[in-house]
Amino acid sequence: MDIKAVKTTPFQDQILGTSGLRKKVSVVRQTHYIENFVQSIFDSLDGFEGKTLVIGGDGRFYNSQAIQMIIKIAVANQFGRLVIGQNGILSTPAASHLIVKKQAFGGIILSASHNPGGSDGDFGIKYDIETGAPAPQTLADAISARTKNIDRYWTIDLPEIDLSRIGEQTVGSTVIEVIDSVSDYALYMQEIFDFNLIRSLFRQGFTMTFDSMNAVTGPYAKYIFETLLGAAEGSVIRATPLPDFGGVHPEPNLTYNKSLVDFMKSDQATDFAAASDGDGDRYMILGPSFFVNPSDSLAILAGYMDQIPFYASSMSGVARSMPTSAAVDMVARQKGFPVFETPTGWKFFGSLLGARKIALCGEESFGAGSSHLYEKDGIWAVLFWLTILAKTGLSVQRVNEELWHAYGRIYTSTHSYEDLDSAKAKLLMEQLRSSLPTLPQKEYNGFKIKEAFDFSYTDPITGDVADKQGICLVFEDHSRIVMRLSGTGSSGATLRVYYNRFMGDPKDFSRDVQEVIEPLVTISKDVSDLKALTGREYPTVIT
Ligand code: VG1
Ligand code: CO
Repeated sequence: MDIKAVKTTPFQDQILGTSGLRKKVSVVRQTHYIENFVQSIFDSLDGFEGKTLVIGGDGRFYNSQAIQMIIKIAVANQFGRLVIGQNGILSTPAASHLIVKKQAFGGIILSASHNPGGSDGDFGIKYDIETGAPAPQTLADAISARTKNIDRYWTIDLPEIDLSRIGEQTVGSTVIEVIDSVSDYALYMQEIFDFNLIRSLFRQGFTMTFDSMNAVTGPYAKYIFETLLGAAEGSVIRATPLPDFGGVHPEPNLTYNKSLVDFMKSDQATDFAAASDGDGDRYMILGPSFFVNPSDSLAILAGYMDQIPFYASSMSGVARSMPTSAAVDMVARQKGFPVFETPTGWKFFGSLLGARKIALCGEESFGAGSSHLYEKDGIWAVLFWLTILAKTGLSVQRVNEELWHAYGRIYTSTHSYEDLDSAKAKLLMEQLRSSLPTLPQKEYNGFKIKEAFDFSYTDPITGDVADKQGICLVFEDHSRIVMRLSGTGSSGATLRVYYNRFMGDPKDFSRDVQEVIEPLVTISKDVSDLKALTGREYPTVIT
């Protein structure tokens, strides 16, 4: 086997964002693009020779071609074993679990997650470290830096590896192992949750809909919910992963999965519905005519965590990303758990999980996870919800209302302004940042600003500092506005504006979310000069 050094020139745009590299397919298809990036990952790591690398993706367009390239580079870089999901398929949580189970050095996950797929869509590459956590910021920075001066990558000539057949073959000194994508993950879920309990729920006639949105969770959900748990056949819909997700934007939220929301408002509605995203790490929970906000969902999971024996001895603290509402803080305070507030993105939870400071974490963007694996995990969250419903016998709505009655309700919504001109979006943030000292004590329509700051985070374990993570305006009545630019897009800029407003009186628990936050929306537009600077009056996505 001849290892070749191929001369290359750097691409200047291979910068890792909130969750790895995300680019248009047309960009990724440029000659040497994938190879440069993957070699830059390996060049930023030490001591992987002879070790195991997990590889898989969400099945989107270009998944198979990219995997064949990565196999060659990984073999040439002398990995000892490559563990690859059958047909190149692995959900993000399944890949994270395999990294730990196979004691791998790390893993490469091919996904642009919730971004659209297909030949005109997005492609993405993420690297997870040996704990199964996303590359921490320091490593992500090192990889980005390496892409800027890379001048060669290592590869070999190799015929295409057949990824449809489970089994092992040896190439040079590397074993290539193709494994079933679902079984290890499904076994692990059975260690965490009481499947008999959930089965009894379905035996009593409980109905559910799980919408895989033509993305990676299809085979996982069919096997776990229908085969193992006894949900009626057909409960899992859009269950075949398609390279373009059937034209669907695979982001489970009120805008991009309106069809499921509408179905749950109809008289066909099932007792429970859930959906997941492109790579299977997000989840949305619905009941008949009822939506569970992800910030509330995290608080609910925190409340029931001690009822799951798997966590009995490990329930330490909880963490949430800063834009996530403080609903979980209220539960944690009552239970005596510390709360950590991190910047957006799962990479900030890894060190806390590793140091056992937290056992549960989540984000307002439909992500939750726990110490069971260090990525967010959509199917895990759905199994957790099914466990709660089976244990309590309550409806989805009732479970959520109990949270409000115990602690009050934090009305929460995120408005995203997608496809903005990047320069204008940056200007908006810069102007807002420079106006921060003038904002405290200012009053808008009866809402008085108490604090105005740019969120900065010092990792309590590593000491790493991440600054400029989002501008926060906190009001005297505890309402909050957060504004930041997205780091997962592949073109233009997306401005995210997060709103929280607390209501303590039960007569205010069933109001319309958008109506409740409306005064804050007006304030956010005023303070940022949003309309003049972006030309937009309304967001493109409301969740
Ligand atoms: C978004 C979400 C963030 C999430 C990230 C990755 O990032 O806001 O909470 O961690 O996507 O999720 P941004 O920078 O666009 O706001 V996934 O499911 O796309 O890996
Ligand atoms: Co995702």
